[in-house]
Amino acid sequence: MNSHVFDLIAQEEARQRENVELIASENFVSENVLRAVGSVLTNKYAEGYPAEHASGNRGRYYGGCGVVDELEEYCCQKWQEAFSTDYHVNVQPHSGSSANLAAYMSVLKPGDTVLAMDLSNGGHLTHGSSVNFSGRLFNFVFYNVDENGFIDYADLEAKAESLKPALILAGASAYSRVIDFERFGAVAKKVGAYFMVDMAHIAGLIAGGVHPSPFGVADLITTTTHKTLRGTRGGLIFCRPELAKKVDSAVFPCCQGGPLMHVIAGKAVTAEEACSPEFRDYAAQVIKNTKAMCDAFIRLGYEIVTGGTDNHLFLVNLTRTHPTLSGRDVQEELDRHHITVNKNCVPGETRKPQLTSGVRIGCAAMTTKGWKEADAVACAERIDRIVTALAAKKANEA
Ligand code: DSN
Repeated sequence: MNSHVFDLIAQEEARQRENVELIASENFVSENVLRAVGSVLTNKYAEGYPAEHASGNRGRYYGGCGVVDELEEYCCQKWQEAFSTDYHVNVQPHSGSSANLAAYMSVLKPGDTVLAMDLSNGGHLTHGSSVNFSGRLFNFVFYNVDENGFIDYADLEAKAESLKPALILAGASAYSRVIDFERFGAVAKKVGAYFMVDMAHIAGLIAGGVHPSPFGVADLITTTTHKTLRGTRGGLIFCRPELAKKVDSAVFPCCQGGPLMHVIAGKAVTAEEACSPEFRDYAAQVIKNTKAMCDAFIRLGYEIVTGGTDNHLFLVNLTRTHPTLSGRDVQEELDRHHITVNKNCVPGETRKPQLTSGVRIGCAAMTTKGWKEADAVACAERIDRIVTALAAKKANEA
C-alpha cells in the first residue's frame, strides 16, 4: 500500500542530508539504531521489569517476555559500561521529560522545594517552568547566573542554605560551560538535599571522557539518548543502588505503562556505540569544532554568552551587536539558507520566548557528518554574511 507518510519521510531525509544542522540537541543516528527502532520489538508489551532485575522490582505482566527480558538487562549493562558505573539504571523512560518526572517522583512529594536553573538562564522546561508539570507539582526556586552568564555558585549555596530544598538539580539546555558537579554535590550534602543531574545535553561528552562525570557525586542522573549520545530518542535514569527500587517504581507503575521495547533496543545499540573507542574521538572532535566555530564568531565581532564554550554548544547574544534582529529573525533567515539553528533566550532576556534575543548553535550533528574545525569556521563566516545582510536589509526598510 502506498502511504503519503513515506513521501514525507523521503522529504525529511533530503532536508537532513542537504541542510547544515546546528540544533544543539539533534544528531544523526547510525543505520543500526534505525534498524533496531524500526524492528518487530514495537509489537511487544512488557509492563514491569525483567525476571532477574537488580532493583528487586521483578516480573512482567505479560507472557512471551523472555527475549525482551534479555534485551532490557543487556541494555542496562551496556549503559553501565558506557559510563563506567555501578549505578542502577532504568532504561524505560520514553523521553528526557519522562525521566525527569520519574526521578522527581522517586524521592519527592508534591510541593517539595527544588533548587534548579531557570529556563531563561539556560535550564530546561522540566526544571521548574510554571507551564510544565515540574513547576505545577513542585516548588521550584532558582539559582542565578552571574553578569557573564556563568553559574553563580555563591548564589546556589546561599539559596540552598536559606531555602533548604529537598533536591538540588544541575544540568541545562543552553549552558556552554563545564558544570562543577563536585561543588553542587558539596552544597547538596551540606543542606541534606538529594543531588540530581540532568546530563541530557552533555551525556555524550561525559561518556566520551571530555566532560567531568557526575557519577559518584549525584544521587540521581537523568539523560536523553539522542543529543550528544547520538542515539535513538529516549530517556534513562541512573541512581545510587540504594534508590533503585524507588526509581523503578516511579517509572512503572507511577509515571508510565508499557515500555517501548523497540526504543530500548535502539538505546542498547546506542550504548554499544558509546562504548567504542571511535566514540571518544567523536566526542573530542565535537568540542574542537564547537570551540573553533565559537572563536570565529568572536573574531567576527559577535557576543557569546560567557565569552566562549567548553562543550558542544554556545549561545550568540544579539542584544548589543544586532539590536534590530531577534533570535527568530536570524533562525528564519538561516532556514531560508538551509542552515538550521534555534532561537534561544539569553540571560536577562527582554523579548518574549517566541522571539528571543539569542541563537543557540551546536556542532554535535555536523561532527557526525564529518566536520573538522575548518568547516566550522567557514560556516561561522557564512552565517555572518547572512546575518550582516539581514541587518542591512532591516536598516534600509526602517
Ligand atoms: N528541547 C531540547 C533542547 O533542544 O535542548 C531539550 O529537551
